[in-house]
Amino acid sequence: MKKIAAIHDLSGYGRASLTVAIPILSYMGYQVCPLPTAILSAHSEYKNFRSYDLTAQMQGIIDHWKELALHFDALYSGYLASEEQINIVSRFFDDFSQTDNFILVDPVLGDHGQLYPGMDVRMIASMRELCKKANVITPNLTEAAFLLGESPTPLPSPAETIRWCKALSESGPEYVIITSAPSGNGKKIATIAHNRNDGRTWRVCSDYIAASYPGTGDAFASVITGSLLNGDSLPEALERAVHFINMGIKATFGYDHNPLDGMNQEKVLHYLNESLPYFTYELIPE
Ligand code: PXL
Repeated sequence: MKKIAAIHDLSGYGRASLTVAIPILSYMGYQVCPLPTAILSAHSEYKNFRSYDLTAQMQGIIDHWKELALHFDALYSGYLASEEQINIVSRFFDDFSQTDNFILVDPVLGDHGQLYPGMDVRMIASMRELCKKANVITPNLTEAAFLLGESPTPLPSPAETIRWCKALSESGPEYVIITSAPSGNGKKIATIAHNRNDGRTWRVCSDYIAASYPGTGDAFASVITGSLLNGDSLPEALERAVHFINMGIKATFGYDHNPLDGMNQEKVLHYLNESLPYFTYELIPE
């Protein structure tokens, strides 16, 4: 079975990070090997969350994995709690990266134009360095702006977002995927992806829904990881991840539900193993 090293926090309540990545990637048929970065009572958007940092434990876990001579088919990182953790993960990539595996970095830093609580601006520079080692990165619009040293507000135009996607790929990653991008149509939101290897840029538009659920970025990046590992093309992976999030949001929005609790992914996991009912991806002209 293909194995994925998943480097994220474990948030007890609120669907985010490992509680999202493990079910999705298991459902897709992979063995998920978690390297936890922190244990939180609940994800950091809940007031008064408690966070227990595992920086001191991470190296010991990695050392044991080295003794076991483990091989992973994908190295996948998300929420990292400090600059020091980013450095540990960077060394982990050096040790476990092979010609037959890939690195996906979801540069979790913030959303809606702001850093997440507990993140400080110095982490942006470290995350920028980590992204250079990745084959694939999946920033949201805010994170893309931070990585490029741009301002996340006011919202960039669709053409500007495409330039950001290409600019980020020049710093290293072969695939750059930007989520929550403007589409030019107020009722739609775009997910765009640039492939530096063939110079093509793709876009998938989906209905804009006036709700925001933490953890959807983790679900998105997890589906992309599983899809690429399955041999899907970049636009196919994009389509699958957008479809999954779209179905998850629609399986949540109708309920009287605290948005902080995340999307009802349990109701939509089965879509991960079904063929897509349609393809809507578009090639963006040069
Ligand atoms: O979904 C990203 C994420 C991951 N981990 C923790 C978070 C968040 C976003 O708020 O708080 C702990």
